[in-house]
Amino acid sequence: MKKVKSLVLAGLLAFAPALALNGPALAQDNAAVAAPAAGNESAAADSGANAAAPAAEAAPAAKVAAPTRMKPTEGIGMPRPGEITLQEQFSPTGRTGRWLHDVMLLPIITIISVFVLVLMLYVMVRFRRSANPVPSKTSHNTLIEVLWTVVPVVILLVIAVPSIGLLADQYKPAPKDAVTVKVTGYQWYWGYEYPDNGIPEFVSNLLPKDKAEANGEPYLLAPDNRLVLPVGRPIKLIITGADVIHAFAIPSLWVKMDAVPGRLNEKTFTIEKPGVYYGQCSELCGARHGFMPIAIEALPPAQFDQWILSQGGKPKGAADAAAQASAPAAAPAAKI
Ligand SMILES: [Cu+2]
Repeated sequence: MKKVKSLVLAGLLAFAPALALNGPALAQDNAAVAAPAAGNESAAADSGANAAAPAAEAAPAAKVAAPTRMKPTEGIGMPRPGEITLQEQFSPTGRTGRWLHDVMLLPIITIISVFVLVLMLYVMVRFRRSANPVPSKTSHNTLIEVLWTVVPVVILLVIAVPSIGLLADQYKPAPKDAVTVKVTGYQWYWGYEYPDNGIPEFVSNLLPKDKAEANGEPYLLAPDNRLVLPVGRPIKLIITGADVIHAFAIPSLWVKMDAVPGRLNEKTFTIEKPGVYYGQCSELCGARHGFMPIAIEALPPAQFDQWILSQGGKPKGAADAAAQASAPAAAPAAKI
């Protein structure tokens, strides 16, 4: 009997992906017809936050009005023209990562490259055949051999210490009170769901050029519906793909994680400052790969809870959060 049961179960599991795939396929069709307007009503409320549209009209069911759509700050959370460095970072891991790259790796790489280049040029000129017709027969020099072994070992050790710390930081599991969002990559848009807050999945599509310009947002980086997250609270993204492999990437928050069908990848981070942080799909995923942008709108915790309520959701552990919120958000919030 047990065997029969497990056989039936196995059969159901085998068909589950096929059944599940129908959902996204339908959603994709809808999206193709009316891209920016697609998604559920609660999502529309968010997109309706475009300065002109009154929030109340967009979401008649919601009792709480959604916070006004935040204006991005030029050069923050987005690339700057002519920029060749990493973007300015707004998460603790991001700042460590950028420090490791800018202060340690880049200078060390530059010094070594220049040193080797100068050494080679010197040898080529100084010991060329005409200047040095009788070459030296020296084959060993203990001091130099010890030095060129020990010095690289020391350099590697110096790099290894912060590097391993950063690696561990990037994959640290999320604490229990983390704000959890399930992120799904579709061909070619993103879906966001807040399982702990009871907010069902809404989709996020490319904002058309005229709307982006009207809003003062960077075209191709701005979506209609943003992923709204709180400042100062740990965030856990559960990232997956519905059709092909995508990658969820926000350079200014040090976030990049593959969205693989059939797999749940996890990314934990904390945002330090309210703002709009842009990113893109970073895994070649098909024809419209370049047209599935990401924007995170980081709100102070109280406003985030207000947004959750406006979407018909429930803030999780609101009391704890308020206590936590006052400390980290107070200083940086003032700037925006
Ligand atoms: Cu993609």
